[in-house]
Amino acid sequence: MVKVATHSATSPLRHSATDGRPLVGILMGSDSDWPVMEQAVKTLESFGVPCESRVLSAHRSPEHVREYAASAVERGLKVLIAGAGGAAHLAGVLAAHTTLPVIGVPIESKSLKGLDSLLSTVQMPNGVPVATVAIDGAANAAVLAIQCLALSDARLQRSLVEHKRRLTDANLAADQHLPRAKRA
Ligand code: RP5
Repeated sequence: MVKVATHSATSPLRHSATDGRPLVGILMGSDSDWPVMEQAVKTLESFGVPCESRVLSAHRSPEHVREYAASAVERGLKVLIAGAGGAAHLAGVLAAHTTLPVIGVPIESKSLKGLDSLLSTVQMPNGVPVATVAIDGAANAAVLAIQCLALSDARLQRSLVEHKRRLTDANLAADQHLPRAKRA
């Protein structure tokens, strides 16, 4: 059985964002992915959604990945987010072992700037989808996870409406601050 901490622990990579039971599982292939994947944790925290984070690799710890995915439903998780770079198979392997929605975050790689990560995350075979966000798009992965949860959570639905309103307000404020010469 894979052990998962459900409360704040000493390592920032193995923790729960709140005291509640985690609803979203965040996995990453390496601790080098943390600076990107941390954005997912922060976004979930800002919506008050409990999550947990793990470093598990489709290539380096494949049995642990399988076990994590296979036990995710019974542990109460509702959505999985997986970030990996290069030959990025983590999200796909998770999707192979669970019926939960899996959101893939392609991590920017050194040699191919994340194009390798993007293609190996998004190009799943029929019947086993991975909802893939932009390269390094961990914050959007969290928003998408929240949108899934909001289908049966009125509080989260209201928070998403507010989130959209803030985006509009920020955009309109930026429009107002554009130097006159550059405005239509
Ligand atoms: C992938 O290889 C990881 O997800 C990471 O993005 C990349 C490099 O890993 P490290 O060599 O930094 O551990 O599996």
